[in-house]
Amino acid sequence: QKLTNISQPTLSLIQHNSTQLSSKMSNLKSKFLEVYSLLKEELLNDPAFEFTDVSRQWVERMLDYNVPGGKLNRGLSVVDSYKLLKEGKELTDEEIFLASALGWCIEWLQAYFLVLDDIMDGSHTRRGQPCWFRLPKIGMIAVNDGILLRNHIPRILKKHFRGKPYYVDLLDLFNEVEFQTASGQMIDLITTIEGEKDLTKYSLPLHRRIVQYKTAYYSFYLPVACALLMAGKNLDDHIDVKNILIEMGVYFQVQDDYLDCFGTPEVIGKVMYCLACSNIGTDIEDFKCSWLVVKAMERCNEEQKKLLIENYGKEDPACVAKVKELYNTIDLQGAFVEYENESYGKLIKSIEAHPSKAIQALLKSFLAKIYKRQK
Ligand code: DMA
Ligand code: MG
Ligand code: MG
Ligand code: MG
Repeated sequence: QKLTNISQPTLSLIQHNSTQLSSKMSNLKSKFLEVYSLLKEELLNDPAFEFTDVSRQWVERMLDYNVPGGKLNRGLSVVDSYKLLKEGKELTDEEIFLASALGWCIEWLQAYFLVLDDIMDGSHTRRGQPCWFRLPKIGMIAVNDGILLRNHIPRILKKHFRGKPYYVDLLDLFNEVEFQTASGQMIDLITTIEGEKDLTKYSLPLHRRIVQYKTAYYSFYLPVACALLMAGKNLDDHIDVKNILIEMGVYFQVQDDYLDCFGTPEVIGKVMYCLACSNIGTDIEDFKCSWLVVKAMERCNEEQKKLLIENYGKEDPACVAKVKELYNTIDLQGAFVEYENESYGKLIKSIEAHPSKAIQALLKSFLAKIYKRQK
């Protein structure tokens, strides 16, 4: 919008470059989506199960609804990371396919966790549409769909990676990261147990522990670890990269917590499907140990603390509104901007301390994708 001070030739240059850039990006993404179609076809014809038309249609609809509809950042970043590790060498078609397939395994893992997470969190919308279990005739069948999504991952890995020297490491990696994520989900959930609702137990160290496990390993470490394995590296030699990625994952989940309350819902996402909820997320109702409530407890005076304790974790929209009003009064948005700038600075510093330029580039491209994100 604010292009008024830019001369016409400069403006057309910018527009030309950005068109080129976005067509290059959409080409990458469309190639990536082609791999999805292929993997899906293979899963729908898996000889280990005798599909009928009805069962095949169920799985296809379930996959199309839950797997490809997100930002695909995690999946695409396997391809990006692998490219950066190859330091500019042109990738073969096989390499692009394999990196994409691993990217899709992460998207499958994410779909599995999200389908179940939305049931457990009692959420309404996901990616601008109703949560899968909210659809007519789906309900708790979604639990088994989640399990199926999880089981697709080793099917994909077996089909395409069985002969690779890094196959066992890949299986180990997915198993370990899944265990860490499920453990993170556990601590996220058990801190909210009814009857033990005590806001004073919520602290930054507890928040950090939850988000490190539930988000950081699968969202940030896993894509890079997949690329490292494909490039023939030993993961034990890259603990420093892992630590930086975990830090980025924590920052990413703080953004997620912020957007749960302050994000702007896509018009359809809210108006068409979610008339019932005043909120995008359900963290306040769910008594979640969100970064926002931890920060709020830090910034509140005694009176405000009382109000927060009385209203946090209640289904009643009036209570939720009071919590949000308080968040505004104590300027949590300002606290978040402060956190965001500080984290960014620290991350850049630790990235620039890394000895490898290729790894630096890889980590910086990751950070650029999430810095100041709106969704
Ligand atoms: C995210 O927790 C973690 C996993 C493993 C899904 P969340 O409930 O905050 O996620 P979202 O905000 O996407 O529901
Ligand atoms: Mg959730
Ligand atoms: Mg959750
Ligand atoms: Mg959230």
